[in-house]
Amino acid sequence: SVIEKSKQLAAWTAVDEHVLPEYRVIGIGSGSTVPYVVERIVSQGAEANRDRVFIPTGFQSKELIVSSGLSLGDVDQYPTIDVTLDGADEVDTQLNCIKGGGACHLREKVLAEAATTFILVADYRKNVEYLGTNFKAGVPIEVVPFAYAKVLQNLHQVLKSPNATLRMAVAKAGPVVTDNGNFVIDAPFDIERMKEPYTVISISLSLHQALTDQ
Ligand code: DER
Repeated sequence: SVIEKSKQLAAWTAVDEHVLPEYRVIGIGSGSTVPYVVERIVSQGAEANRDRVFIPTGFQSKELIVSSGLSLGDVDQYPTIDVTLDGADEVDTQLNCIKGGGACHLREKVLAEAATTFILVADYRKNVEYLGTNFKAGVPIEVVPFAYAKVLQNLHQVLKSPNATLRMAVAKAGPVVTDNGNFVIDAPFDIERMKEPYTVISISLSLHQALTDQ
């Protein structure tokens, strides 16, 4: 399909241009685009990958690395990563992005931060002027189960996301549970708020301040 071809082209281009021969520690993200990244890395050959180690962002990513015959590493062993390649749900013109459609964003953000170079691989559908244009489910927020009801209430009553919901599983009764044993809340914000993604964070910080001021 055109979409799969677009994912593959984006992934092959990202690898060809940003996975340099001297890079040894490579972070691998999650989702349906990243397999094309791994496919292209494998095609660089056994010699190119002989001394490399690949750091996963969760179960799916780990299985992809192992099934592709690449060496698996851990972020404990390699806290600094040469390049991390990952997907995204939406990317705006300032390179702000929504991640977490696959509920893998906590470890993805750790490996993105740990990487000297972070490459987002996304097909044409993800490019938007403002976040929330196409990806309507809302901003994914990973929460510890103990806190989910409180966070949901804060989102509804203070953070102006009245339609925030706990992400329920499809092939399992109850909520989605992440690789970290946590829940995910999807929080839609109005387009005006999403034009300045950092206002969402500043509101959260002000909420924290408000709560600590009480
Ligand atoms: O959860 C995430 O952020 C993933 O990277 C994911 O949402 C990207 O998905 P896709 O590559 O399957 O579109």
